[in-house]
Amino acid sequence: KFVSARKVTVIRAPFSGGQGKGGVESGPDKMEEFGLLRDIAELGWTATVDDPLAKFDLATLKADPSDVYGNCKRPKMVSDCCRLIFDAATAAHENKTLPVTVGGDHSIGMATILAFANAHPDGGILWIDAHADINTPSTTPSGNLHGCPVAFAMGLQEDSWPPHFDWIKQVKHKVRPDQIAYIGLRDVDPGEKKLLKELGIAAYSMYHVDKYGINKVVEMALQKVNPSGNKPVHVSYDVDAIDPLYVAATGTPVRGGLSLREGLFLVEEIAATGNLAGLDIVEVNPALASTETHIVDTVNAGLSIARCALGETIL
Ligand code: 6HN
Ligand code: MN
Ligand code: MN
Ligand code: MN
Repeated sequence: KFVSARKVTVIRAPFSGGQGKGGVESGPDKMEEFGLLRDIAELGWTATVDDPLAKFDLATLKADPSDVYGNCKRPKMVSDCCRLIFDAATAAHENKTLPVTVGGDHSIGMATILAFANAHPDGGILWIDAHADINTPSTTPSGNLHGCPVAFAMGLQEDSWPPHFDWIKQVKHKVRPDQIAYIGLRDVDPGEKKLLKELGIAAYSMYHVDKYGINKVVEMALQKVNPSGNKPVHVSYDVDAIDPLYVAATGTPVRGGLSLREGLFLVEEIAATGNLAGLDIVEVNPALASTETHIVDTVNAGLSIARCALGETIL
């Protein structure tokens, strides 16, 4: 209903500037090698592929030692690339297609959820992650901007921002705190906990998943971000939400995560509502695998997330 009949735009985001480890930029290639476009077509969706970062030499940009601001690493690279992904996602929404953005690291989530909130100011966002990714340039302990995308998309503590991100201040609709809910949290920094509390953001950690079960947690999260049940929903899926037993090849693994089935059930449930209007699959890093099995498991988990979100198991 928010997307014309089963059309997706696959937005390639082979980006690694939001964190220090190499390899995550090969996520889109690996996902395609393992059959992303074939799977999408088999489910009856038509895919258009957009490659907004194709014109950049990302390795050279990443190596620029002058691209720092305070302790923030590579603000120019992150901002320039996110701006292009924002434009690509905005075009996908305008064309009434479902943007499926394949990372790359999670810094690009600032672009996709901002584009979603602008296209659908009353839509809801689920951020599926072990981490809250809501550090600001003043709270970030690491300086890695993949830990900050939610803060940029919400316009938090703008005074602390590197000037490169000024373009976000001009974007009409920021993400509102009542518009986003988290599932899967288990490694949240002290400054992030404070922000989540102050802003009253719905945050379901692994504690809540154990206490209530994933079915109830998804129901509660949707009740927060889409109380009427008829608004569009964007899912920003960091594969590290799922336990490293199933998803080992990722940059910041944290033990005690979602089982593979819990992680897939979650997107199946969104597929069942028919409200999915945006999806990110990020932080697949094939270079961090210590065995070939790790690569196969992790990339296939990413593909399963895409298929389940597009309705594979809703018979
Ligand atoms: N991710 N909270 C930590 C930081 O560096 O700010 C980890 C962030 C991880 C980000 O997994 O998308
Ligand atoms: Mn994460
Ligand atoms: Mn931590
Ligand atoms: Mn993340």
